[in-house]
Amino acid sequence: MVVKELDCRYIGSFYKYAQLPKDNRPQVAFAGRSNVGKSSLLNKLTGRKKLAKVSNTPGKTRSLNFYLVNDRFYFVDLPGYGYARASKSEQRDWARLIEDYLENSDRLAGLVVLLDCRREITEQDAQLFEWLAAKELPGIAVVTKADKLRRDKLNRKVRDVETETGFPAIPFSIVTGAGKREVQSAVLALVEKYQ
Ligand SMILES: Nc1nc2c(ncn2[C@@H]2O[C@H](COP(=O)(O)OP(=O)(O)O)[C@@H](O)[C@H]2O)c(=O)[nH]1
Ligand SMILES: [Mg+2]
Repeated sequence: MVVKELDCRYIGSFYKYAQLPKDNRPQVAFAGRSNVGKSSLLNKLTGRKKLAKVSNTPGKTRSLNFYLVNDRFYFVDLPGYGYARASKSEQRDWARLIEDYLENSDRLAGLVVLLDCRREITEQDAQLFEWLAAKELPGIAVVTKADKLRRDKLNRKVRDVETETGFPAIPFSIVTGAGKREVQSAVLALVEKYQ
């Protein structure tokens, strides 16, 4: 598939499921631990530096940030989880927002879960893949910061992630640019398949 650049426009940040845009466009959501490289990935995919600014603005890191892509579908930037300095009640609020979204969204074309190539899969990461499998929804694992591992170790990590999660995994790095086209194609394929 020929990948066009993704033209991406910030729509808004939402703190409650009830506030979300309700039109029929499909949604591709992005989830991962805080600091996994989610803002960096979204910037790279869209060629827009401003996106990270939005999703790194204090307060907006706890919201669902919506971006309209090619006027055709939404990127949904889910709040990063596992942030060490967050209080238990804050962590619960974020978890509730993510769960509400995943349970109730009837326009979800698929979920992209980011995993740091140097870290083990956490319980929260695993829960997302289990939820996808239970709902029979497509998912993609993006193995981030791929420049931090030697090629053989990275290849092994990618295979391990696929085995552990049961979903396809794509290595990605903002430093080398590796994986950008693959992730773009995979995301567009989710949207194509949904319609
Ligand atoms: N070496 C390397 N660092 C990365 C990569 N992606 C993100 N980072 C760094 O990891 C940190 C967190 O990235 P960010 O995109 O803000 O993560 P977020 O919290 O998931 O949105 C920043 O210091 C980034 O520069 C990557 O592919 N390679
Ligand atoms: Mg971020």
